Amino acid sequence: MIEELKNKLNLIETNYTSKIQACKNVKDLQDLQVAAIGRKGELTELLKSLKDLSLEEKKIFGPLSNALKIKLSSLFEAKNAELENAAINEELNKTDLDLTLPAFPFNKGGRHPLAIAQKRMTDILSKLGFIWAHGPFIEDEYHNFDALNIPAHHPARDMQDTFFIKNPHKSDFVLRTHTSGVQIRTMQKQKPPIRIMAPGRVFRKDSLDATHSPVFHQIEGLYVDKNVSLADLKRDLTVFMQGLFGKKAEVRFRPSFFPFTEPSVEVDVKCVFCEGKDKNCPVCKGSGWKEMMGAGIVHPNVLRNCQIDPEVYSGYAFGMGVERLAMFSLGIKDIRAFYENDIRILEQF
Ligand code: 2NL
Repeated sequence: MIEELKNKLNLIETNYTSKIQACKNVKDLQDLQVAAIGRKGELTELLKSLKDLSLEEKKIFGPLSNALKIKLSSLFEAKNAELENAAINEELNKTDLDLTLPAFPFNKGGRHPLAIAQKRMTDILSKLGFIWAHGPFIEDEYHNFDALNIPAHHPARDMQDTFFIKNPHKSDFVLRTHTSGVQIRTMQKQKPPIRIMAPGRVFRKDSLDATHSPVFHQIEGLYVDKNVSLADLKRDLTVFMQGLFGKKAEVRFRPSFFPFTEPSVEVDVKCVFCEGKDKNCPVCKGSGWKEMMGAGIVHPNVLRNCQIDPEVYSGYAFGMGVERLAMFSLGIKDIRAFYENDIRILEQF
């Protein structure tokens, strides 16, 4: 009896081992597995005759048939993995799919060109020792105008130029027309030496066109200490412009007027597009120069308004438009490109 069973085990082993080896697809392999070790499979049926054996015989036949079941199971498993791999490879070989190609690009997002321009400017200023100062967007008339020596009848204070916010109890508020109020507040709080920059959003009652926007951005700077002179202003602003436009950038200072500085200057940079050589240059209109900022020595009245003695201290200040400089250095011709958020424009920078 036991010899007969052993023979049957051997037969099952050789038969299924070779059949598994010869198997060509997963479906056939599954059928084969059911036929061998499934609930009604050949080996399973054989194991059922175990109950008719003597204890001695069970001790021999039991481990033998279990060992075969484990062996066949692992053969089926290995063959199944092999066939599945082969099927995947065949599928891949049928297509032109190149898995070594880079992945599809996706929108990562990025900085706005104005933010890029502002950061370039503030990075240079902070290397020159200017600390970033903050202040309110909604200002009172004192900090936006009076403290800056801008008289009551000045055109900037006209309803036409400034957004006023009615305040029934006190004097009106304004949307700040420049960031100078930030510097006034700093000078009122802090004794010199003061070296600050005030970047940020400002508001003027202009209609939107190619070069004007009612909301734009400005960076102002202020340096107050003993013996600050026009020479300090010229050195620092030349270094700033060369940081922005390159070491070879030529800088020119022209006399000008602001109520809050005396003397006042305009700072021009040699046109980076035509280098002053093109009479028909659309950027500098053939003048060879581009106006970049206004600056000057802080008016003694402004220092006095902040309880700083103009006999002891002096300072320089400057202001520039972020949009203006960004348009010039990025070659953007219409200020509206910054605000319309057209992704095709924004992703170029
Ligand atoms: C321009 C000119 C300027 C200032 C801004 C300033 C601030 C204080 C005192 C004195 Cl607290 N001056 N700021 C000075 C000169 C020019 O801006 O064209 N901006 C776009």
